[in-house]
Amino acid sequence: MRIDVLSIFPSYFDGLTLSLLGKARSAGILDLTVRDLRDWTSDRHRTVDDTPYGGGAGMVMKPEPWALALDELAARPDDAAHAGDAEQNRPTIIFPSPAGEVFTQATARDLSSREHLIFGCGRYEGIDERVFEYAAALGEVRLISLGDYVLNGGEVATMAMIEAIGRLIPGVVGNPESLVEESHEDGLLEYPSYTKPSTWRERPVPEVLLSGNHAAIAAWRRDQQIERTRTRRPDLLPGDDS
Ligand code: 6GU
Repeated sequence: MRIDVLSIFPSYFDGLTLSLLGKARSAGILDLTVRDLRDWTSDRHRTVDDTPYGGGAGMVMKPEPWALALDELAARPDDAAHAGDAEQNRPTIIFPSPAGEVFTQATARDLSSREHLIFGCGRYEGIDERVFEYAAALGEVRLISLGDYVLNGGEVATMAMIEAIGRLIPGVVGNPESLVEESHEDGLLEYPSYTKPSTWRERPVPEVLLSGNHAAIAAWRRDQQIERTRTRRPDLLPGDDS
């Protein structure tokens, strides 16, 4: 998978050289490039923002640098060679935004099967609305929010999304079985885990886990998943209208 990130703070993404995603990049499974949006400005101050039409607080990101950057990143290397599958080669262009659809595990799954993702990280009060219309001519545009709270810009949201998407790409997580027994994969929160010692500071591990009875262990874990979900996240259970 190819992922391009556009940001005025590229060093936010230095952490993506670490751990599993860092390995996936070295192994060539994930082709991730972070680009400075200011590289597509041409004035001496490398300006990316301006005052809002209609007035109001803060600044708005100018459309020109975004258009030039998206043109370059969405361009296909050899259009003639891909004449038959033009649609398939169009990137998915994601703008992190608290005004977007909410990101879930299902969104991560969907996006993990795409060939090319472009993340456009906005700052200030947002990006000139015409950029989204322009981008729609280059690929599928998605405005995506992490949840109902406000961050200072799209960078941290993009990192969270890249981690959630990246770990679903085949070969990124060494043991694929570790992907299935996790919170949100089966619609329930995950069961509690324990390791040695069997008693620690007067606290014993639940006895069933030491029993060797695999059916009993599986049933106990399922019960724990349901009980935890009922108390912590009732909204995930069927019949909850909240
Ligand atoms: Cl994707 N961006 C910003 N700026 N704030 C957010 C968000 C995204 N998701 C939740 N809050």
